[in-house]
Amino acid sequence: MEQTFVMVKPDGVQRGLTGKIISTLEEKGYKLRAIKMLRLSEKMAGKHYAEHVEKSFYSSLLQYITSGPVVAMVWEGKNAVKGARTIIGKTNPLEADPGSIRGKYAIDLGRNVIHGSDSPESAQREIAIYFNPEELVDYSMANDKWIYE
Ligand code: D4T
Repeated sequence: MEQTFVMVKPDGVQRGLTGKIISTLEEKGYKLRAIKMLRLSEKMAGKHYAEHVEKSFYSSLLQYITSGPVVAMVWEGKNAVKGARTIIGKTNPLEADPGSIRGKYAIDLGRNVIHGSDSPESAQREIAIYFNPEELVDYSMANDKWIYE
């Protein structure tokens, strides 16, 4: 089973989309392993977006992502990284499928509501920024046999 890091960004929290996002991932069949609400410090945001430090949008990205609380989560399932990215939709909401979260709820690139890891390696790196290993709750889901063959 694969883990992915998903985060409802400040605009998603302020717009009351947290519940819908959690429901969407739950209904798909993924298992929630960890969840917390927090407000990112500049330092944490810098760690998360280290790959973008040289980009022109970096300072506005940091300002946005630290502007209010976020909801950080670890979701687990078969091919969860790719599956969650498909549900989330393309980074630019203009290009996101209409049924995806960004396709339904976002318009601007800099207000795209949600983050999802882009590879299993990124997922592990991001999970380690937000959670201690003991914060990932280990349990079995009663309906797993109805989700996986
Ligand atoms: P995140 O990481 O926020 O889920 O976005 P993605 O994984 O889908 O996309 P990304 O890393 O390429 O971009 C990170 C973040 O920066 C914003 N952004 C991006 C922006 O404001 N202007 C831009 O030109 C780009 C490429 C949006 C997401």
